[in-house]
Amino acid sequence: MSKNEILRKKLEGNSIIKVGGAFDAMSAKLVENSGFDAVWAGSFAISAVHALPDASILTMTEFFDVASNMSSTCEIPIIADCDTGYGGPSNVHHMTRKYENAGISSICIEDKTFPKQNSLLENGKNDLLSEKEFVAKILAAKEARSNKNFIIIARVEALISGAGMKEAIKRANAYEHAGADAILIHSKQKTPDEIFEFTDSWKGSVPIVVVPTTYDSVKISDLSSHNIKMVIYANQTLRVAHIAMTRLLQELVKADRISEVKDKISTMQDIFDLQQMYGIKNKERELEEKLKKLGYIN
Ligand code: SPV
Ligand code: MG
Repeated sequence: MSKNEILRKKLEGNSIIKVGGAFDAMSAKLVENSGFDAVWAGSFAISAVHALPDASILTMTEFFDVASNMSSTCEIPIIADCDTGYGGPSNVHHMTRKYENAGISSICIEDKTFPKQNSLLENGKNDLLSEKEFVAKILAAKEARSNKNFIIIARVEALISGAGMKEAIKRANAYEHAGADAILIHSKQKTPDEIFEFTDSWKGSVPIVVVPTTYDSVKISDLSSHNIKMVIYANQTLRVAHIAMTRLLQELVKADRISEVKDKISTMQDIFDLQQMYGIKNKERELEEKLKKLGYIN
């Protein structure tokens, strides 16, 4: 089964889909090795590892390169956070082709205006694009994909922007009607109340996706019982990398010798395993055998 088919099957299945956020190929591989169903190539984390704001600063090509590297290394599906689609419907069309051709399984586009800012930033700019203009982007993405199992997620930012529940429901209906495969409803509240109000009132039939970064005490069982199909752990890998490196470096700069921090870092062996260093060694041995057979080596 292809990665796209795997994701489509999971979306149609009964269990909640757990998606781990990543910011490069290594973190994506660790997400995979830990048993997550899919990887979220998030704009916040990818911008952060470039030490840049999550504010449409990096270009589509820069985000694409990261997601594409993840796709090359991972067996599980990659879901790419594509912000506002990097322009209008024609940009979305081009972007969809490029992402699908790279083996990425899904794109997520949000209904804010370009340039966008991170949804969880206090006093951030969260202007909504008109419903019509965003529907045009969904239609462009659908037109561009060649396989119906390439999943188009439409992200509703009405609750983030303060436009309210009625607007969120109206837009979710419009985006489903336009052909979105799933609806991501986002919230910056500390409790899941408004998300549950949405899931309890919305009568649509495509799967619902959430990102409970701010309402982080919500239980998986509660998400499931409110008909939520996919949960994205968007930035925990980035935040642990940040704190672990900060603490280690603060200790290392004062240390007399590296061995003082030895127990706090992965072994070289751990990293060799991750990068499949022994795969190269095996390939070299195989090559040597072939060269021997051809008489180049005694
Ligand atoms: C991301 O991880 O980049 C997201 C989710 O888009 S949020 O940071 O909550 O906007
Ligand atoms: Mg983002």
